[in-house]
Amino acid sequence: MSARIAHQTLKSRITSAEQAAALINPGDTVGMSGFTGSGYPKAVPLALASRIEDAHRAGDPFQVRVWTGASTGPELDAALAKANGIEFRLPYNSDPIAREKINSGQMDYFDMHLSQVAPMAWQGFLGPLDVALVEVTAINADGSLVPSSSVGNNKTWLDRADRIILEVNHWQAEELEGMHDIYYGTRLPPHRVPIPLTRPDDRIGQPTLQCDPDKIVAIVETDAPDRNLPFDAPGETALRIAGHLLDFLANEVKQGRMPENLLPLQSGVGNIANAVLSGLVNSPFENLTSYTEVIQDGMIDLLDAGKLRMASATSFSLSPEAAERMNSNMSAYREKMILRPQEISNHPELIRRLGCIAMNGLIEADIYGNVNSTHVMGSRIQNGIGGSGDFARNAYVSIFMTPSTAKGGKISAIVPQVAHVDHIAQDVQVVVTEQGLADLRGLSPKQRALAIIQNCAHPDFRPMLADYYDRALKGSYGLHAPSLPGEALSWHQRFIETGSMKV
Ligand code: 0RQ
Repeated sequence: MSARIAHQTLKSRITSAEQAAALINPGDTVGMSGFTGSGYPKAVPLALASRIEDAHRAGDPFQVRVWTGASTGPELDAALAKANGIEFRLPYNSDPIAREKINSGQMDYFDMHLSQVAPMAWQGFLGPLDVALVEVTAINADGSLVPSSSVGNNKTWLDRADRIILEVNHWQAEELEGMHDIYYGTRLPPHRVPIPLTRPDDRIGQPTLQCDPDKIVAIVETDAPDRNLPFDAPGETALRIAGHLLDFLANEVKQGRMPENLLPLQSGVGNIANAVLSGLVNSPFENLTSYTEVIQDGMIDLLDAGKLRMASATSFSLSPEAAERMNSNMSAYREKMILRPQEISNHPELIRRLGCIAMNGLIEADIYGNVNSTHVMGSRIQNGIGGSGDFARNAYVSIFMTPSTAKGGKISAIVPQVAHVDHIAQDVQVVVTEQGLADLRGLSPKQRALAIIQNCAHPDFRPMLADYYDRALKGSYGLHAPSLPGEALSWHQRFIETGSMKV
């Protein structure tokens, strides 16, 4: 098994998951690898969860603080949350059990922009890091580490942590070596310099992670797949959203605002985003590039179809079928893909320089184009802002997409006022639903309201929104962005009380 651990001294630190978990103490902050269900440690968190359960049964308090890249997998977030083992977590979570713990007040959660995690850790704002628990593909003879299917914040965790536990996962294809580009040139102010990346396919770093071998206290070998769910086949709604978006992009090219091969694509997670990427397979666009954080199935389809020239990200988020397809042909995919640390994949300077086309999902948008991506009814966290803020503010064009209703038509995704704001109207240039697309660039608030109500709202809710807006025009305190504060959130209150936003 230990063929993947070429460093002679480190071979002696191979141990079991249980013994490695015993090196993590109550109250420790643990920086874990993992981003959108890829490259997360799979054995030690499970062993830690079981140790925590034993401690709780014996009446001993035992919780840890968990930092990650973004969402992980059931062996990590679900197992530790179920054991009531997480006191505090950052920065993005999509695990339903952890979500429930956060929403029931049993776990603290700090939702932050993904590009800011590493700098904030370096600035010391997040406190000390006791342990780095990182999955890798292999350990080279010189002690350098071949990353696995995500990079996330691993560079920072390995540099900052007092002690390091590695999982070497034999399921990850050895041919991943050479795909990564780890940039070691980031600095803290006042010593920052421009990051020398001007094209999505530039390589500016090294293929491996470096770390001080003396800090490595345990190495655990695993052979376990990344656990991601399959994507739904695109339904009617997703296809219509994709259709509106592709028409918009074609028109941008026609108007001379974008080149024929578009600009680097950023795509959020989820079924709608995946459907849009799949829609590009049958579009006239060629020679596309992406500068994004996640490579999902739709991007692999685009690569396979010869439409996408290259993809840059920090992680994969693949269905089991696509992961299998990639793993069996990794050396070919490696030529067209680059995985980078998330502080680089999501860096505002680079997103602005490259002119990304940002396409993200939302929970609700209001008639002025403010967007809530994170909090259902304003208070219940869904996942987190992820990288959507990094991209929305800095993109060439920032697009948000959603079905016009949720929960079987009982909730309108277009509301008089969002109950929580993640993206202010200035960062939201296009809103698209299956009903249509509102291009908000250069529009005043009143013009935006008309465009969003007419083009994006569902017919069941459009008259209600038009009525609210008409009355706001007459009764508002000011007429720049007319609103009726006493009524603006009444749709949410009605849903909480009756189970529907409809009257
Ligand atoms: O709930 O799972 O209980 O059915 O939200 O919604 O429609 O499946 O859409 O998977 O695209 O997720 C904003 C959450 C959309 C996602 C969000 C409920 C809905 C369902 C999911 P159920 P859908 P998606 C790159 C960029 C922030 C991070 C980001 C997200 C569930 O896009 O997390 O963009 N974005 N990162 O029923 C009540 C509404 C609702 C609603 C949807 N108005 N009210 N519930 N839902 N709209 C990736 C990373 O950064 C890692």
